[in-house]
Amino acid sequence: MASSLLSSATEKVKNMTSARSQKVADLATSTKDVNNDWKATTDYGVKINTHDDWLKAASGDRTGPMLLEDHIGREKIHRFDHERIPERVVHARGSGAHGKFTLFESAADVTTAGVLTDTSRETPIFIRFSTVLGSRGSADTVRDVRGFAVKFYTDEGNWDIVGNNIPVFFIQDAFKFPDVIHAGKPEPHNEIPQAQSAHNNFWDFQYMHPEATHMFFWTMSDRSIPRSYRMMQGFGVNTFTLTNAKGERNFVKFIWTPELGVHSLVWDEALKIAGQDPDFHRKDLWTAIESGAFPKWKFGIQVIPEGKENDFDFDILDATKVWPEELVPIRYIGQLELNKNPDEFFTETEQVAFCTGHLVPGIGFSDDPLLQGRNFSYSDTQLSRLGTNWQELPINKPVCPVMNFNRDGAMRHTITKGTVNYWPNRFEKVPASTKEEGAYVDFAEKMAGMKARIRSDKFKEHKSQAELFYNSLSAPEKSHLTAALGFELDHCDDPIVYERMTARLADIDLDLAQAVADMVGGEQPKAQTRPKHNKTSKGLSQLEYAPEKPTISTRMVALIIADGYDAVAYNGIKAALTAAGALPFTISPRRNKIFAAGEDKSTGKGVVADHHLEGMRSTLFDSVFVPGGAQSIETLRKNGRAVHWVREAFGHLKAIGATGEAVQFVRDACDLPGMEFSTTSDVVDSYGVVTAAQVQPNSFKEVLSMAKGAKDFV
Ligand code: HDD
Repeated sequence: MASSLLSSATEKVKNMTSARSQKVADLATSTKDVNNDWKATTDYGVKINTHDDWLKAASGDRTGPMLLEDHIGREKIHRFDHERIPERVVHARGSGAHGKFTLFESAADVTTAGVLTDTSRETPIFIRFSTVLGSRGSADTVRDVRGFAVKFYTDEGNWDIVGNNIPVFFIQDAFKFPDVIHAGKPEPHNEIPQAQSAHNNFWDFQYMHPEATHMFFWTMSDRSIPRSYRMMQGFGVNTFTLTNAKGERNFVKFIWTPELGVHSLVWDEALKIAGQDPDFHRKDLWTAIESGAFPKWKFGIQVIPEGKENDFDFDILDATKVWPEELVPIRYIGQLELNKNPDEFFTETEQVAFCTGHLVPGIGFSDDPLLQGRNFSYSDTQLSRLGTNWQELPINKPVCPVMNFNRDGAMRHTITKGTVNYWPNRFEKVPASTKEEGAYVDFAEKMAGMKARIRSDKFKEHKSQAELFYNSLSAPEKSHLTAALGFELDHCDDPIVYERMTARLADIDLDLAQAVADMVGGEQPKAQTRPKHNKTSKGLSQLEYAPEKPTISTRMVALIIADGYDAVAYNGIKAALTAAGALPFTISPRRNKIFAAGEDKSTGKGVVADHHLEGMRSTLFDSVFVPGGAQSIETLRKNGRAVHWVREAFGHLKAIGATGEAVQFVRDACDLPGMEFSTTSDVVDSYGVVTAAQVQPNSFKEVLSMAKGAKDFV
């Protein structure tokens, strides 16, 4: 069997010659396809003749005691007992996918890195998305930062950007990382709450630690409840360096922006989805890739040439600061695309190990004190999670050759031929390469100073960019942020925590501080405690990241029907949605055949609903459409869940469409006085509810325009 597996793997590799699938092809050499060979063996290769029973001392027709001798049974239980490995100490919950990075503009003016200069290359990538605080089994839609780690398998070795969907961080110095994480994780005495920052310790730390102010404004914004991993920006956060062929060094931040735009859930939706479908983001990513709707991000760099680093009123090495786009524009040079789901979660997504220390020639570190500490932590944590030889695991192996004198350690896989494992040696084959041969040569940075545990003065200002962020949000985003703070501090039961926090908010914005204090209790701040600068900046509000062309592609639209529905409207909208790349789902009171008005139940084909109204709720869809049909609407009116579906979708600011008899049904379900609905004119778009009394092609076009995302504007 082993040889047939090996040859089928080799065959796979031969068939995958394109650079884009280079890593996938490499993985195929370690992949067993058990779909075609079900004959089980022991781990040492002996075929077994039962998969059901332990070896027993049977006497007559009675089952006797089990025998310890059963080496096959023991092996099975023993292997099972040790299946789990420690989860990641942070970012335990996540999911990932394979893809490629393509470069459309060379950055040779600032770097020599092949991955950023050779436009003919396609570099294989693996991306893992994650939440930070929750355990491996926690829900996807909790309020949290999302991890966005990218591994580039370049021709010169692996390059990892271990990023987030938020451009700044809670702390400036890695020394503080265990503190901020301990404060955010479940509390030590009772391990409550799971995957939440809404508790005393988290907010106590935020208050005690003013440098976190900018970051918690971001985590209280809609950015921390994304609609989909596919609809989030990614940021390398730390400041790295790029060096060009002339030896000139530049400081750089990496940023990537989704083709589909940046979109979020509303908080009530996120809370409900956490129970209704804890795998919401994981499924969304998986399904999009399986259906060929490959998620894409424009990849950009912000560059500050060496010599200009002191031109700013913040320190460019401070990870609690953004580089405002007015000052340092983003230059988009490439594209990240995800196009293949992993074959096995554990060996790929769980065992993938990212390290900020993984750089390739042309890319370097900066003296960012958060980054420097991270460079130790990532390779260190892999030891307790995966063991010494974690870099040999298939998902972590580079696609270029690896050779050095590092040897042995637990679970070493590579068998290295050769009689010496040290340098210098009598064979005098020089193991070192020159820069021209592609070696990583460190930039000769000038160093001077005294050893001290200090930070530079510019690191001491913590409020200005928090205000910049808040000022730059739209009115709805501000109100979401206010409500988020209200929710979080309401979950803190120690008055010192919520009272001090609301006081702190008055450093940024008095109205915000008063609104939150009003909600959560305690003393009302009376005055702004720090003079405001009232400035705004580009690129901070997520509304700026609407897709270039409005699109409904990959959005999930529920079509609610019951027997007697209007087939013309139903078929028309379904076809229009499918043509626009959306995913229509039919939802009915029962998951069974539903018959159109006038269709004979004994001879008609009917439509089989994808789900019934109780099975999938409105929260799991982007938009709802209700076709008319007198009998269908009469049934839906009497169904409390159907009415709630529409009402809840409206409450979550979703686009809702209705035609014919459904117009009045939707109007009644939404039940808002003063709303303008028309049962006579062609198409009315009011508060994101699009209704058309008469069914005609134009009404479908209008419904598609809801792709612009009513919720972003309300
Ligand atoms: Fe970290 C995991 C992102 C600061 C220590 N981090 C981890 C992951 C992401 C980030 C996305 C999950 C990677 C994966 O999917 O496997 N971390 C960040 C960002 C930071 C940051 C954007 C700030 C700029 N991290 C940070 C500091 C330290 C760590 C300051 C320690 C000094 N991070 C870790 C870790 C983890 C980790 C303990 C846990 C699992 C792992 O590394 O592989 O080493």
